[in-house]
Amino acid sequence: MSKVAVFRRDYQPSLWQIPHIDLRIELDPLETIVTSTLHVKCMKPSSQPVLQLDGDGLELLSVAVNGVPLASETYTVTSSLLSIPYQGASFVLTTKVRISPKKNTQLEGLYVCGKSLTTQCEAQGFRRITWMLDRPDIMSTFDTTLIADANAFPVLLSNGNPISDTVIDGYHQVIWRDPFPKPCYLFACVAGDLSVMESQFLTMNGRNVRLAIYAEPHHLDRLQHAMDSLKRAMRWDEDVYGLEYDLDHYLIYCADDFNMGAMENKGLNVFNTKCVLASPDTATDDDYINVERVIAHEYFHNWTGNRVTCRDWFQLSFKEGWTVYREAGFAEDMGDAGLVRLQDVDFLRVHQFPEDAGPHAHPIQPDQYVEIDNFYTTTIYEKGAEVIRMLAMLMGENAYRAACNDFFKTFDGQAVTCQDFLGVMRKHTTLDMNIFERWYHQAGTPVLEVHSEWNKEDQTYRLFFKQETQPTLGQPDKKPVMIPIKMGLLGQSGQNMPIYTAPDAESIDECCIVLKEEQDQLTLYRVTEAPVPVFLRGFSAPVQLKTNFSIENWLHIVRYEKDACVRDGALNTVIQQCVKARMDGFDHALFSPIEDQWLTIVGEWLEPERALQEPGVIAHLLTLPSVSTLAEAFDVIQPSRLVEVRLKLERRVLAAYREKLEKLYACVQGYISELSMVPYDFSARATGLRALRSRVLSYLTCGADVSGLKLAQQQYEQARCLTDRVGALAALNRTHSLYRSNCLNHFHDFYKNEALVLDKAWALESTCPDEQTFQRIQSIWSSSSFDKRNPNRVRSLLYTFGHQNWSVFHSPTSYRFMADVLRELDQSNPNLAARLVTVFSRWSRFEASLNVVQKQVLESLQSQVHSANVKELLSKYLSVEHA
Ligand code: HT7
Ligand code: ZN
Repeated sequence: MSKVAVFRRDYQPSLWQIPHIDLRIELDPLETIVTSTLHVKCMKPSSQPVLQLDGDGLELLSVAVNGVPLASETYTVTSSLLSIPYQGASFVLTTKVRISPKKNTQLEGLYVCGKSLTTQCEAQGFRRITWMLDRPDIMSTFDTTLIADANAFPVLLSNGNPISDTVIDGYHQVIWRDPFPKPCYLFACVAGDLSVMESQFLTMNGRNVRLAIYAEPHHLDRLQHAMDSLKRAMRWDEDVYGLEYDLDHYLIYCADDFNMGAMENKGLNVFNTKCVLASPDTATDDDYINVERVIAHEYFHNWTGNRVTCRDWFQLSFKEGWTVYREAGFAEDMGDAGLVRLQDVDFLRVHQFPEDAGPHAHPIQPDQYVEIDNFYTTTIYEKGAEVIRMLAMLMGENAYRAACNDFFKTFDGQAVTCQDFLGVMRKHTTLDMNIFERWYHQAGTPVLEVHSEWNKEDQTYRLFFKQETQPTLGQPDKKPVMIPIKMGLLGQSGQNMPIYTAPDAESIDECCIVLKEEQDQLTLYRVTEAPVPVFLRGFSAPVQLKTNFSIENWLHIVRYEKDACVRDGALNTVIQQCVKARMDGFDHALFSPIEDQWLTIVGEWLEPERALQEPGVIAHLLTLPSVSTLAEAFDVIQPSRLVEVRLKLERRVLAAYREKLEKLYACVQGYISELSMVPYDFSARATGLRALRSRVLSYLTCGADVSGLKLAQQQYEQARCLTDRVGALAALNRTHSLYRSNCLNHFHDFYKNEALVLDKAWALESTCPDEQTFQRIQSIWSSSSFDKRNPNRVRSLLYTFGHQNWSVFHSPTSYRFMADVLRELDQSNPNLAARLVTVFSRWSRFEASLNVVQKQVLESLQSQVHSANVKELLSKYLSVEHA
């Protein structure tokens, strides 16, 4: 039977609570027996309700109430529900089930991971372990007894603190007690023959916490960075939010097979190895940064998500948006704040804006879902974080922190809604929270339009603001939202002009206007020269900006503005204009004037003194927007043309500045050589320099001439860390040259036993624009050595192919191949299949020859797939009309 939609408005508090659970899990990869003892309380005994428990794939062995077996005719059981008739106001229900971790390819519930066993319960995986009221507002304390073969499973982990550890008759038994009530989605257990890195953390109140990261023995030397990151995160949460860790143990298990990045189970996080392991030779700088952030993110969930959790899954952004916001604050404090913010904003623009403009657009507090796993999106996470960032900024740092303290005091141990969160914030601010709350209910990225007029006579400057949010599926009419616009004025020579909001006011450097209506206006005084206004400094609101600016104004901002987010936004506009001009026929000989001006600025950035001032930022600005981003600017997407034009722009930089590029490469190389590489230097300066060098290299190779390719091969051969090696390979990856195949073959051979590093090779193979790429991908996919059960492998090869290889993926053969893959994954791992189906999310906007085939593929898939995950997305995609 197909799953039906769940609506936010239908929430009803449970008639039952389960304050305590005793679990006994006899672990075995083939057959695990789970005995669960639920201490059940009826909240409305007068109505004598039936208790209905959720289950999925469980083989029920017995049921008992208060220790007495229940005759099978007394209860009913289906594949998803166990219904127990009313047994009194409180009673103890014991069920025994059999499950098979080995057969679990979905990686939800209890599953085999290498030689170990592990769990994933968010969002609804606990019901695949035992019968349970599987909803987050049922919070229980857990006593968990794990029993397993002592030889195979010397390590047995679960939530809380261990209270006994014995071996009897060859069976290892450990009992874990978690004193903090938690929803069952935060339950976890792990069994394996694992090595451990241990350390300690002294909390702000003098408690010693044991920190332990468990991994396969050969991974032990790659855990130091994660351990250091964890300690930094724990200290930061104490210093910034005053939040202390609460258990005596904080454990992390590293899983090779995992659907997402990591999971914040209480006291026992489970991490995808990709997000925890790091060594200079096996992880890039970006991986290091990602590990630090994910470690912090999961740790921060201990308060935002675990101690205070979600009432139902419509509140997902309460914990995810808030935790991403906290994680971003941490990352800014640990690194180069400006660059971190620039990269976060770029991520939002590249991934969330298109989602908000596409068929799966949804508010950060959705109204309905069929499969909740489909709502772990950039909207819930990253837009959710932007909304909280805006609120904190509007309230002011002190009021926001005071409100957080108040919130934790009020709601500790509870399951809450986004409105509970906003309700506490409301007490600490005079903002109109009714208007602010619209951010939670409306999908779509608001467009902020600004027009301006400078009056030379009276030296006033008038600004007219207007906002509009386009209709999205199911939301035809949108209301105005609250948009804080941090703005400044640049003078003709690029200086920051003083701002006077009244004729006799004190001057300020920048001001923040808060747009609450559909339209508003602002007059600034004593504006002595024609200004170039800049809006959304620090990306003060997640909106799209439209102005009546001339292209000269945008170029002025790109050249002079100090705020990297604003500069990057302006640069995107400029490059979009360059691409549009070329698409409209301005090709080679007749370059458009905008392109010439952009090129002049690029030339300035390539001067060593300039580039070395902020290498990370310059490396970012020198990176042309991806084809995916460029495609957003067009109603009809022509993938091959976009790829071609993008490459032509790069080649133009090479043609104009070959010497400069070579000089800068050598200069950055010199600086990098001076960096001490032992230990590996992971400072913002060092990572910035490495990023800049590889960016310059990619320009030097874009013409595919021998000198560039040789330089890339040299970088590959002399690489001192994985970042350098992958940077060189990425530069060589544009063609199937001998230089590329030599280096890539060496890479495959050198890292043949390093699955996570090989993922980078799969990603390179799948993004190569060469014609042979499709056949190569097909043969890798069907090779017996390729582990299709592992989500990291699948994503590296196929998600990358579908989302990043615009010249090869967009063809009928590739579409049909992808459909075959989706049919296969739909059976084995629906969550993964649903992530992959997003390669077709923009189907309707492609040029006719391609959208017709994509539509056919989607229609035939719709009648062939079985999972609610893929079905829900397909039906959304197909509800969109052709362009
Ligand atoms: N809260 C975690 C979400 C997650 C998840 C969701 C669905 C299926 C598998 C999953 N693994 C982890 C991760 C986080 O945001 O911290
Ligand atoms: Zn999270």
